[in-house]
Amino acid sequence: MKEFKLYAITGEEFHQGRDLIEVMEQAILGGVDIIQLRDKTSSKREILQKAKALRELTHKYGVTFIVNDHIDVSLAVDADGIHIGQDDLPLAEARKIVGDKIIGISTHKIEEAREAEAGGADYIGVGPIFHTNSKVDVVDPVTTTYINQVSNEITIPFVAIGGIKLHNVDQVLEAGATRICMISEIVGAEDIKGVCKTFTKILSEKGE
Ligand code: TZP
Ligand code: MG
Repeated sequence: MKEFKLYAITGEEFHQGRDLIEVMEQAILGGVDIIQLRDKTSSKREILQKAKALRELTHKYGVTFIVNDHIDVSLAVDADGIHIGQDDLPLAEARKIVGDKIIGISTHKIEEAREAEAGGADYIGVGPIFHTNSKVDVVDPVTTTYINQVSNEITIPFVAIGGIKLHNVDQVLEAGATRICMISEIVGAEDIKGVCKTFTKILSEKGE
């Protein structure tokens, strides 16, 4: 998959009434290079409409577009891939359906990371690193120790997620992450583009 560093996930409860496409466009203009449509409440039809609009937006900017949970929607709009969790369709079955599109998997412990890598996942999510209110039924924070483990052992790309903010991102990067993913700190920001620019700068300095 195309290299990425700053990953933003939609979370309309944080958008403060702002338009979904406008919010994600600001994030892209600030340097986000991959976005995910994550919507746990809308109907399949509504999710399809949002996915179509985000596909158009991401094409315009050459940004990777991932759909959470809904493999059918991802294929219907020709997204770049899907993101699945530990309780979704298993990787092997998902792979049969999506072919060589990107498959990302959420992991919470090293055994899950190893399994995802061995099974041919394109990237893994590593988290929640810190406490987060953005996901219901989320497991306890895995802490930056899990980032250490993954960065020492796993060779496929991994992205740290969960409770990451401007004030704690240094801990995440110091533990070995080079890619970060956020919902609320990005889409809930007053100045979305500005916040993303700051993260982009921090990530590029870390990469030097
Ligand atoms: N998966 C693990 S934590 C999380 C997801 C989707 C929520 C991340 O949201 P935030 O607002 O960046 O903590
Ligand atoms: Mg899921």
